[in-house]
Formats: sequence, C-alpha cells, structure tokens
Amino acid sequence: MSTPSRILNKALQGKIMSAEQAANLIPSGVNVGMSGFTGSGYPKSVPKALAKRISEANSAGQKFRISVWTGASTAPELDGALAEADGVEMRLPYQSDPICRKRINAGQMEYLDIHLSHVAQFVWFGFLGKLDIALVEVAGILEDGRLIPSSSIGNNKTWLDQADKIILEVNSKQSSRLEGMHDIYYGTALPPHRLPIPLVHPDDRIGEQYFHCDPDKIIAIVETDAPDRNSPFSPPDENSNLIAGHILEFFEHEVKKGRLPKNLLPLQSGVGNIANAVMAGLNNGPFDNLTAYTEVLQDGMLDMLRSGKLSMASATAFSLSDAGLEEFTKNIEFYRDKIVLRPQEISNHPEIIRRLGVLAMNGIIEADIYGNVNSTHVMGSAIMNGIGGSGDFARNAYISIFMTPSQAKNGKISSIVPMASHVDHTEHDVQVLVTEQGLADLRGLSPNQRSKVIIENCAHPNFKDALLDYHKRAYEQSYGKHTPHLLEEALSWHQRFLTDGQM
Ligand code: 0RQ
Repeated sequence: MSTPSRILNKALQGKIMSAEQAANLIPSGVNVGMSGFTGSGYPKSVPKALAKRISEANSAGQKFRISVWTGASTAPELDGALAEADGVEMRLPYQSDPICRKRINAGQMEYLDIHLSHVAQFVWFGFLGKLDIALVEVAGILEDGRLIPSSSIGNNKTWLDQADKIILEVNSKQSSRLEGMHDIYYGTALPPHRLPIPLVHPDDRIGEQYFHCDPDKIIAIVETDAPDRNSPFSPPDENSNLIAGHILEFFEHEVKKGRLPKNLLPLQSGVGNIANAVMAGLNNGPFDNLTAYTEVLQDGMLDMLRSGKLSMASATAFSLSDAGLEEFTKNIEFYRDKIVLRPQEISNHPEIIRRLGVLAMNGIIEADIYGNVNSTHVMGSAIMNGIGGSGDFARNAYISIFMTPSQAKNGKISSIVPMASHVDHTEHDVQVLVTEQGLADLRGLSPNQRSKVIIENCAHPNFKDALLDYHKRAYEQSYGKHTPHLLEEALSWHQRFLTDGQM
C-alpha cells in the first residue's frame, strides 16, 4: 500500500482502518467527544458507520446508545444519522439538527444546553463524567505524531487530552494549507492554580500550531475525503438590512459620543443571515481597521477581510458557504496571517471577552418588554438550537446587542412579548435590542423605562397597542410596580395571537 500522504508518522500508519472497523471499537454506553463546530471539522464517516451499527443493534432489540459531546452543531452525517438511529442517550452542548431537535422535543433524547466556554472546563473538573472516546477530524498527522487541526478547533484539545481512547479521521478534503492558522493554548490549569491567559490583542498567538496526544491512546485512524457541511447564505432580506442599518447608526453615535474608538472594538457576531447582513453593512460602512474576536467565521467576515475593512479575525471555526469556501481556499495565503483559530474555551473565554471589550451581536427568538431574552425555546418548551456562545459573549461584552425581526411565523406572533417564555439572557445582560423597526438602547434604564423604549422602538406596529395596553394594566394592577406583570395573562400571550394554535 502506498504511503498515505496525510499520515506521516510511520507507527500510526499501522492503525489505519475502515470507518466500519473503527465504529466497531465504540461500545454502547460510552461518552464520545467528537470534533465539529457549526458544520465544520466534524468526523465524516465513523458516525455514519456507527449509526448503521446502532440501528441494526436496536432493530435486534439491544438498546445501543452513546452520549455525544461536541464543540457545537455538526451535520446530518453526524447528528442527523445518530439521532435517526435512536443512538443518542445524551447530547451536549449545542445542536441545530432537525432530527435531533424533533427527538429532543418529543422527549426521546436528553439534551444538555450549556455555555460553550463551560464545556472543556466541566470535563476537566469531572462534572460530566468520564470521557471514554475522542473521535476527532484532523487535516493531517506529522512525522512526530502531532496533529494538524482541521477547519474547527472546538473542544478537540480537551477531547484528545481527556479521553481514554482516540479515533482520528484524517480528511484529505481539508486544505493542507490550513496548517499554521491554529493557535492551541496548552496553558490552562485548574483552580486554584489558574493564571491569567496572556492574550491582550485579538491577534495574539499564545499557543501551538498543532495538537499533541499520547499515540498509545490512538486505537484507529480512518482516512476520509469529504467536504464540510457548507450552508448557503441567502442575500440579506429587507429586515436584515434594516437591522444592520440601525446597528451601524448606533455604532456611529457611540463613536461620536467618545464611547467607542473610531475602529470600534473587536466584533463578535452570531450565526445566521442577520449576522451576515450586519457584516455586509459594516463592509460598506464608515469604519476601518476593524477586528473580530468571535466564535464562528462566516462569509460576511471573509468579505470584510478581503476588502480590508477587517484587519484580522479570531474564531474557533469556519462556517462558510460553498462560494465562501472556494474564495477562502483560492486565496488562503492572503487569509493566513489574518485568521487565528483557537480552542472554544479561549475564543469564548469570559476573561478575554471582558478584557478586549468585545461588541457582541446575537440573534434571538424573543425578548420581553423589560429586556429579558429567550434565545432557545419556542413557546417556552420546545428547544430550537441552544444558547451556544451567546451567553459567554453577552455577559462579558463591552456592549451586548441582541437582534431579531419584530415578528415571527409570518406575522402570527410578536418577537417582543410581555414576559419571555424562557430566559437565556436576563435583563442584566442585555444592553441593546434591535429589530427592523428600530433600536432600543437599554443602558441605564429601569424596567419601566426599558419597556417604553422597547415597545416604542422595537415592537411591530401590529402588536404595539396590545403591548402598551398590557404594560399599562400591569402597572396598575400587579403586585409590585418595579417590573409589573399580570402573570397568567403574560404567559398565555402567544396563544392569544395564534389562529390555528400552531407555530
Ligand atoms: O423557525 O426554521 O421552523 O421557520 O426560529 O429563526 O428567523 O431564521 O433566525 O436563523 O437568526 O435564528 C435564535 C434560533 C435565530 C439563533 C436563533 C423560529 C423561526 C425559525 C429560526 P423555522 P430565523 P436565525 C453564537 C451565537 C442561539 C445561539 C447563539 C440561535 C427559527 O440565533 O440559535 O446565539 N441563537 N449563538 O420561525 C417562534 C419566535 C421565533 C420563532 C424565530 N419569536 N417564536 N419561533 N423563530 N423567532 C454562535 C454559536 O453559538 C454557534
């Protein structure tokens, strides 16, 4: 057999096997730490082979399930396949897969939705139990056994350090020229021995380019040649453009007031089309020499790097469209010194986010008239995706901005509600709320003052009167006037507007 070009370590070449053989090494009941973050750098073939095996076992009446820990969301070949096979006992910390979501909301699968910066340290603390197996995609293996990271870093360092056994997927589809963009920080220690993380500028490199792991723990290596799940971005719609416009205007105002420097502060931008539209707005806007300290690098940021508006971006993963990936791959040398990929406990670290003064911008499901934000649950009970990194950034940001269209479900329901049906970000962590209608600057305002600004600036005209009426009656009748509520009415708000009872 010819020497596989991506696996340069001679001893490890002996561990190459098929995905099916590797999947056979994963027993039921184990905790598996898999690579993968927003559709990039996830293992492409072993999860599928495992799902097949699980499906067969389950059909034969044996209950075969594993717990799946990742960086964040993955793809149909991983989350979708394992959920479909009824193979997942516990999923953490983030998913966005339709089949997973359905099973979680049907009560058929456990899901632990936690801050992304917490995951690695919870594993090191032993809070989540023993990590049995790491299943990690890499872009290559060096002669000395060090691993070239793939298109996302996520929790891979922790998985490789903490797992008893390691299965690697070496994906030759990942550009070998990714080498050098990664910065793996090996300096974290556990309390009471922790030291400050020596990162003071978004482009600081404080770690190593490669992962290392104990080669004796590697039980299998599978070669793959498959692309990441690249999702297309639709061109920004009217609402996204309006939201982006409000945010730009706000930044200009803050610069004028002397509360932000001319080149702003490092940007964090959530995933999705609104976030991409904000980046497009910034790309055409008046600010230069911007930086990003974020979690996911989408097409919008790539465009800004290309145009020179953004001088550098730090993240833990790419999440590109096919066109974005093509552009990145073609001009990878241009991007090399402008992009740093870090472990997610560093990209999302509260200490660093606070130190750098990050401007956080994240999408939401709904916000209430006092500024509490629901990012995760529809009707207070059905999970959409998860909190992801939004809490890591919102709590510690210089300014924490949340954005949403003012209405959802074709105008059937308002995204501004009397009382959020689930709270991910409390009123204390929400400084600015934006919809296509306008922007509410909540800094320095009491709950009643906030309610006026939110309803006036952010609610859709179709729901404004009902919200004002609610606040007026609540103010008159509720137990306390600090944060007035009519509890029963507040929580049945959605039903009032749903004509068919369905969202
Ligand atoms: O549902 O797909 O069934 O139609 O929610 O909504 O409008 O497409 O918005 O893609 O920006 O996602 C909060 C989910 C927004 C996202 C959320 C329904 C809507 C649709 C998606 P359908 P849109 P977006 C760092 C940041 C948490 C994690 C995070 C998210 C679906 O931003 O997951 O911030 N955030 N990470 O119909 C009922 C409402 C609704 C509603 C929207 N008020 N009521 N349904 N929807 N508003 C990145 C990472 O951590 C990885």
